[in-house]
Amino acid sequence: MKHWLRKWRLVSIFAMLALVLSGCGKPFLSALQPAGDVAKQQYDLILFSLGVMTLVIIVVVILFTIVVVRFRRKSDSEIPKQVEGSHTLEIVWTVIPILIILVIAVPTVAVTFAQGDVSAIGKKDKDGNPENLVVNVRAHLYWWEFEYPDLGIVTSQDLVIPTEEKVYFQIQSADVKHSFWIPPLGGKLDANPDNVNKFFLDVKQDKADNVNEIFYGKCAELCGPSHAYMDFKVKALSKDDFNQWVDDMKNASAPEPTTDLARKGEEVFNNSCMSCHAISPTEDNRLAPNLTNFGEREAVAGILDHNEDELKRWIREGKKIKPGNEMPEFNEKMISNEELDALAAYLMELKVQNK
Ligand code: HEC
Ligand SMILES: [Cu+2]
Repeated sequence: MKHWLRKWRLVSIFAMLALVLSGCGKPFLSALQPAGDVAKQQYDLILFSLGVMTLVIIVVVILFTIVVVRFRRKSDSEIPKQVEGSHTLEIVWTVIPILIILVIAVPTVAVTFAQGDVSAIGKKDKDGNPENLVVNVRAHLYWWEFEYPDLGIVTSQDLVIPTEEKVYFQIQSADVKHSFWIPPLGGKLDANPDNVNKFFLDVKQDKADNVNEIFYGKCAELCGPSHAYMDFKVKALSKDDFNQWVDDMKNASAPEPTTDLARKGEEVFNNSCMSCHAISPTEDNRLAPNLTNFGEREAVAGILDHNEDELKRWIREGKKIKPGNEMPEFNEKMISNEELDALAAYLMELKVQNK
């Protein structure tokens, strides 16, 4: 192959990579823009290790260059001085790497253990109330369920948490292995079917303001054909707003459709959808996302824009949108276009706040 052609290929690959990766640099999605103490500590560790490694590379390259220049063969007959079996040299190049590893290991191990400490789960204050917020995360093919065991509420797809405090997560899967990851808030943790994994995360208020209170979460373990669509949103609210949301959820009454269309939609829903979907915040129905506050979601099914058209598209051809997902598709024979309009109107009215 012509030389210039090969170079051109390399350049275009790097250009494409740069273009694709530039999409990752968003504050609501980037692990390189930490939004809490946990994420910041992890980020600092990355930078620190990178710094040490860069230093090593620089020193090695300098030594290498000196050796190449100074000791290159000057005549055919010359043999350089042989230093095989030098104790001093052997000790030097064994001790230096050990020191470097220690320098990296001490802070890494310290942070790892500190961040793995979940002994605060279950602690009560003197009034008998839990000291920390705990969220049980259940991963499903391809959606997320969030249960607040101490508050008695369940929601899905949009995780709601308060800022400026540690939030503890107990993570499990209902089917295959998934992984719970909110890049700006910290490292991921596996969701396994057989055991519960625990950790905590936190969000700074100013970082939440910076992204209009919404961070993006992902599944980070290849789990099936729609793995890449297994997204969720994280609403990080101030403590007051969070408490307000909890109150609204707890006091959510049965939905009362406000229009004739929505009333008709309720009927369709009760006939075709109720067997899987719960619409009360205390009902822990593990078959499908809880829709109590669906009207206030950021997305439909985690990935589509939150509007009636996308909602209808989801009901009609959800399997095209998320291949392999477990909700049946409803064609025109099952639900007429009129009924579909009614359903959409009804679902969009499902709200617990600012009704
Ligand atoms: C067999 C159980 C089942 C039935 C019946 C069912 N669904 Fe679903 N539904 C699911 C599952 C599972 C998901 C999650 C799919 C995913 O995201 O992977 C889902 C997701 C959804 C979502 C997105 C939820 C969110 O939080 O964004 C909506 C909206 C929805 N269903 C509406 C309906 C409507 C309307 C009906 C009735 C016409 C219906 N579903 C019937 C199982 C079901
Ligand atoms: Cu997954």
